[in-house]
Amino acid sequence: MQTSRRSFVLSAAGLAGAAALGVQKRALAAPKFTYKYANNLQPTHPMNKRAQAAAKAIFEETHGEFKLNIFPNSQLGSDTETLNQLRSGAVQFFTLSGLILQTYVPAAGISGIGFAFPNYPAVWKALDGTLGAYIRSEIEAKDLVVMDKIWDNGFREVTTSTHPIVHPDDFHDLKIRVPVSPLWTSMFKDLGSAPTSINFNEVYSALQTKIVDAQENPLAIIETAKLYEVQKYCSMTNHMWDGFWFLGNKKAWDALPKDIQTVVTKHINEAGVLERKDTEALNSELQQKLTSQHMVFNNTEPGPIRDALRKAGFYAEWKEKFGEKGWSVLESNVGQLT
Ligand code: X2X
Repeated sequence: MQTSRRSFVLSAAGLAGAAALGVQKRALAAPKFTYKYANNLQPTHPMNKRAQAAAKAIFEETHGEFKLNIFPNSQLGSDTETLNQLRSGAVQFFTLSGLILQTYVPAAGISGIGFAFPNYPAVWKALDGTLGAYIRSEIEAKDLVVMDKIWDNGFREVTTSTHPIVHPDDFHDLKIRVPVSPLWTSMFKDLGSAPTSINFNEVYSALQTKIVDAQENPLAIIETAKLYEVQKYCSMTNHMWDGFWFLGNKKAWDALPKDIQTVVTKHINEAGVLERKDTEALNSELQQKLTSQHMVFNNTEPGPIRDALRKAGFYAEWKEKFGEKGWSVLESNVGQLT
């Protein structure tokens, strides 16, 4: 019986058997495609664990023809720099918050509107439904490739080194770091804070050296990036949900044969769905661990903060900026916001 190279290299048992029989092992040919995937999170975050597993599955299913090399922790540069590298093709894949992507694709920020989603089911219904489809079409119109399934970052909580956030007034004059995104800056200005745009790879040191006193992120990041070492209070504001679009460079994508594209798409989307489960679980269970790491937690009523945003004109302003089309897709998913 003839054994094709493919089934030969794939079967571990076959390899062992062949070695035992003294059959010469043939090395896998070098991959035809070696692509870079960059992200801003620690290797311990579910995003990187699931991406690692996907990369392995893709390598195996393409019989070694496609290799995805992962560069976590902003190794290739800040988010702003990596977005440029993705656009130029120096990096082929990148996961980026829709709100930071907003600097290039304005509509992509719309999922980050404050208090738009009450819970995770509402998030996935919208992002796997009409809202996600709308945002992806806007991303594709800018000549980027985007996978169907957005990956979870989570509901964001505010940490500070100074005081807990209980009432909207506690935001006043707060020196808070926000990601590089017009929507984020606008939201915290409207709450009366003094936001500074800083890429994630500089957040730990910005907090440590007191350039800022506060930041906001989901618990999975506060834990994996060890922000608890440089922050004291964690207020459970859940003020917005955030997710990562899995983006690709179009030219690099179009260079892949269809069958490889299919394998990559399948495993990345499957990994994204698993990453959602892991991250949601972590975000809901980490409070205890972070407490043992000396963070002081409090719950924050969302209503008054949302009212403060409304009064400051936040929703009206962004309704106009995102435009009738985007806003109506958002509201058809989550109800009236203004
Ligand atoms: O920069 C952040 O705070 C992070 C890691 O949550 C994002 O990528 C938006």
